[in-house]
Amino acid sequence: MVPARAPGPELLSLAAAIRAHGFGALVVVDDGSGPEHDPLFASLAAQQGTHLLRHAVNLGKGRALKTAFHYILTELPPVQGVVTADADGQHAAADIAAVAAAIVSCVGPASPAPAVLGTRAFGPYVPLRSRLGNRLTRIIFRFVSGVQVADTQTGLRGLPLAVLPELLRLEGERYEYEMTMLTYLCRHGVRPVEVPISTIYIDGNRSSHFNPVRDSMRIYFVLARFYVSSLIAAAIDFTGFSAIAPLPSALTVPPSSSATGPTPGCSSRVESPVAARWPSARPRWPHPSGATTPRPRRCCSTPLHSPD
Ligand SMILES: Nc1nc2c(ncn2[C@@H]2O[C@H](COP(=O)(O)OP(=O)(O)O)[C@@H](O)[C@H]2O)c(=O)[nH]1
Ligand SMILES: [Mg+2]
Repeated sequence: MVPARAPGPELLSLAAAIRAHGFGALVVVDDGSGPEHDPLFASLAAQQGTHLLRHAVNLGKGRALKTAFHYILTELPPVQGVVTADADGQHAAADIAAVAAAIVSCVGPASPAPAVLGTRAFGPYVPLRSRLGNRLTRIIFRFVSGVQVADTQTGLRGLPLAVLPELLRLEGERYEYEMTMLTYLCRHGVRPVEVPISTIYIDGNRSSHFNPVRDSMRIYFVLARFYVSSLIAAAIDFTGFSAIAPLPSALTVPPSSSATGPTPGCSSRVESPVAARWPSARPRWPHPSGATTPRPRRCCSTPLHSPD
């Protein structure tokens, strides 16, 4: 699916390339782009397998993603997952296909459903603003979540169908929604699988709608809120743990012997309404009394990927 705000003709070639990769459907959301973009969207809509959804006014990338998720869940035949990609030519169709392949290879009865991130490399050829912004966000994200992700801002993501209902309930209408999704998944034990993709910046990223002040503030607010709520969750866990620690081991539940580990290369999930639908690989900490207790919730275990 592709959220599009005032796209250029590159969206047409991207759509053709996506179709050539054999995707089940292409969902494009025209987010109040305006009448001058009608001809482009009309020719997109005329192509077989393309579903065009429209917002009457610009509502933001996050809102457009949710519109597409709703549509995919309610109107399309069941699929294994969804790949989100940008409309402006920053994502190559081959990379979109690679992210889709990563979802398919990781979703299965024995492997927890992962999220997949198409991750860019931020070398010197990347515009300074994007390079610095991404590095700073990556550092802060790692600090607040404990998870190292090479590219927190990537718009190329793979999501298994089963997580969409929960992502639909999350707040966020603009770019910060993508950060909210990432922190939510992370908090619930999903370690993103990272697939390296080409780093494409066209014309110094001039077509970007990202407002460095307003949109960055929204993203950092999401991270700040995540940090504070993690601290509160850790405090509650600690209090609960202190309360149950004296219980005799006979009154506590032993760890499940049916827990299965993740498929190599896929993430593990530890705790979530989503996770309840899969066998849990949740680690449990032994206690001297013989009791076991869940690992405290402040996000996260070993990341899969250590870029630097
Ligand atoms: N639907 C929708 N898509 C948006 C909006 N803003 C950006 N996008 C899309 O999100 C993708 C990335 O946006 P862009 O402005 O290029 O951000 P950047 O690449 O991070 O600098 C592109 O596909 C845009 O068309 C918006 O308000 N609504
Ligand atoms: Mg862009």
